[in-house]
Parts: sequence; structure tokens; C-alpha cells
Amino acid sequence: MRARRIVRAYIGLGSNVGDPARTLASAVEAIADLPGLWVAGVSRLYATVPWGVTDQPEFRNAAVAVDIRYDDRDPAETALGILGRLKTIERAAGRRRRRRWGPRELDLDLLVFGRHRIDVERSREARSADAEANAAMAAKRLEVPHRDLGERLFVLAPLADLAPGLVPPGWTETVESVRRRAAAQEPPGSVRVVGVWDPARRTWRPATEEGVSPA
Ligand code: A4P
Ligand code: MG
Repeated sequence: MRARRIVRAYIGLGSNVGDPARTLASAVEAIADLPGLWVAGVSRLYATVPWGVTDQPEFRNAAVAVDIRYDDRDPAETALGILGRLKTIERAAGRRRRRRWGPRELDLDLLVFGRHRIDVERSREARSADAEANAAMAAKRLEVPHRDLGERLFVLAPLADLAPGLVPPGWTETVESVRRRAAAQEPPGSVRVVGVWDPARRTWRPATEEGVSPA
């Protein structure tokens, strides 16, 4: 018999086109509206210097913790389903194909999916007919924990807001310890807190002088 359980997952959010803070707040809403999933926490909002391709506008980055109902005999299936839904949210935010690491209206990455390590590529046959018709559902490669999680301060900082003591599967250190090391290697100010989540208004309010803490 298939067992239905709850898994704690983390999703990274990024944007540097249009009104990034508003786009990310709408993305949190859209994630919260997904069936079988509950938002358990929202990180602070960060202004981050572009990584990879540097001649592009500053990003806004954040992360959300979600509890997902899933089938523990096939976590990859649930995770791929979530990825497909995240792609749909990206497209609804106007995401278009551009160069690698380039500007984007919205980027949603599945960072961690409980204790599961997932590295799958759905075969063409295994994809639903829907995937043929809908490019958003055709995302077929999934690697969790996200391959670059440990290298990127713009992801580690918001994740550390939510789960500083988490040791993602395959890691030997906590998120906070890796974040601290990454922060020491970045120029000061490259990842800065600019907002604090306001659950009542369901958006980030600007971080006050006292509220601002270095990432
Ligand atoms: N994919 C595999 N694993 C995952 C996962 N765990 N979560 C596949 C999400 N997707 C995953 O992703 C391409 C494909 O990766 C997906 O379809 C899925 O099958 P994409 O986001 O559509 O394409 P991309 O953005 O061009 O990927 P790329 O080039 O890897 O870019 P990144 O790594 O997303 O980096 N600087 C700052 N400061 N802040 C940022 O947020 N973001 C990027 C983009 C560059 N520089 C940045 C930021
Ligand atoms: Mg992505």
C-alpha cells in the first residue's frame, strides 16, 4: 500500500526583471495556492549582486519552506510534479527563454526535498501527454539538493533564515556554516537584507536600519 506522508522542502526564488519584490511576493502566493502543499515559512528578502553573468541588474532573492503531501515510495514523482508546477508559475510571471544565468522575471528552484537525494531525467515516454502540449510541464531533469546550492550565497542566505541547522542530504555541514564561509568569500554588501516578510500583508516590508543585518 502506498503511504502518504509529509515532506519539508525548500524552494529558492529569484528575479531581476520588472518589479522583482512584487513578483516574488506573487510567487509565494502562487506556491501557497498549490494543492497538497502548505507554506511553513518565508525568508527575508535579499538584494544580491548578479552571479555568473555580471552585466545585468541586481537580483532579489528569497526562499520558502513548504510541507508537501507525498508518496514516500516514489518521492521523485512528487518532486517532478512540483517542478512542473513551479515552471508553470515561472511562465505565468512572464518568464521567457534567455541566455544561461541571464536576466529573468522569475526563477524557482527546488533546493531541498526532505532527506531525499533525487537525480532523474524523465524519459520521453514517461512524460505525460500534457508535457508534449505544455512546455512548462516538460521540465524533465531534476537534481535535488540543487547542484549549486552550496556555492551560492544568494541561495544560502535566505535558506539559512529558514533552516540554519539543516544538513541537506549528501552534506556534512549545516546550511548556516556553509553560508558563513560563502559570505566570507564574497565582497561585503553583495548579499543584503532589504525586506522582512509580513504574513498579514503577504509581502515583504522594507527592512529598517535596526532590522538590517549583514547576510
Ligand atoms: N533542474 C534540475 N534540478 C533542478 C532543481 N533542483 N530545481 C532543471 C529547479 N530546476 C532544476 O532551469 C533549467 C532546468 O534545470 C529546469 O528546467 C529543470 O529541468 P532554469 O531555471 O529554467 O534555467 P536556467 O535558469 O537557465 O538554469 P541555469 O542556467 O542553471 O541558471 P540558474 O542556475 O538558475 O542561475 N545571481 C543572483 N544574484 N541571483 C540569482 O537568482 N540566478 C541565476 C540563474 C544566475 N545569477 C544569479 C541568479
Ligand atoms: Mg531555475
